[in-house]
Amino acid sequence: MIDLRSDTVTKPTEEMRKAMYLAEVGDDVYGEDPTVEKLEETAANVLGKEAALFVTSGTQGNQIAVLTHCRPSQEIILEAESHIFYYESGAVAALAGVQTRTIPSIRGAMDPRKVHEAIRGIDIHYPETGLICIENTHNRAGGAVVPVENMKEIYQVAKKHQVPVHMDGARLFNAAVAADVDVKEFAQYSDTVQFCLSKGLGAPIGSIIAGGKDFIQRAKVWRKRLGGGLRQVGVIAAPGLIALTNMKDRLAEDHENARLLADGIRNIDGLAVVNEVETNIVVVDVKELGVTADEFVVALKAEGVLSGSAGLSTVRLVTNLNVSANDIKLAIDAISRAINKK
Ligand code: TLP
Repeated sequence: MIDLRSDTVTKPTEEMRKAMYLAEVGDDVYGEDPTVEKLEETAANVLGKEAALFVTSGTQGNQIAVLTHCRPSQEIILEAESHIFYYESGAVAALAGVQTRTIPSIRGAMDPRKVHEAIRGIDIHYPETGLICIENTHNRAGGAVVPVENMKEIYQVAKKHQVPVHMDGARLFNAAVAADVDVKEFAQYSDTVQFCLSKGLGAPIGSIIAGGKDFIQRAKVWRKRLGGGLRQVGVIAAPGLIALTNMKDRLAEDHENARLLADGIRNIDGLAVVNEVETNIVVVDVKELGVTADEFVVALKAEGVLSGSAGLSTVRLVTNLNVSANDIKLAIDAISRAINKK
């Protein structure tokens, strides 16, 4: 099977497995795990932030950020198809007790003026604006890179109104590689950042949240409340450290493979690539074939390729560490076969 459902499906490398075996560990709830400490310090440095915290998943990282920034009854401003809004099981309402104010975007980039308009003034009728969230790269916008300049403009608006900014940078390193800039360039325009070690970077588990020292201290309390205070967690932090230090440059390979895949798909009648492929995600419209996305996913599976539906007639394919350029060629052939059998 060629698994293009997500970049979350990757298996740890040999080096990661060895590092897990050899990891120095301690009780991290007591702050005694040296491997976690090293990972958190490294992550803070890489992002240009004061401190960082290792959390179990991207969702947990985003939720801890919202919980730490906000009070119940506040409103958070976020992109209309953002992961926090779309894919986190309504957690911001269930856990933080905040309401959402969504803003449409062009390829994941919200118009700073629209963000400005959405910030609440002081009025007894209104909720308070507690947070602005930006997602980079933007998943449902097909892995689009939100430009540094757009982040800067939104950050300036936010600071003018003393509203904090959080970046869901689950795939921030993909953005940095595609834009050919340091991750710090993006991170400087958000007060807090969440990024995933377990997507294109290939670690089996874990995410990081980074920000100011005081914020991270308070975030640690929320992590504990949510049952995310873990013990000898260095066995998980060790592959995370390899992901963070050795795997960033390889993301260019995923991006190249995504372009190859998109080129192959464009040559197949009845399929349309709907996103501008900037990173590792390809979104394909199957409407013209007269099938639903779910039906197409099933047909593709029968030919040995796993994909995921992203809408009624759109299918998402994500290149990743476990998929080579040759696999992409095989996947394109498999897609053609699936269509010819229709
Ligand atoms: N995204 C997953 C699914 O949840 C949709 C995927 O396969 O793409 N932020 C963004 C932008 C994400 O894409 C994801 C995962 C997360 C946060 C959550 O990360 P995890 O899965 O570690 O909770």
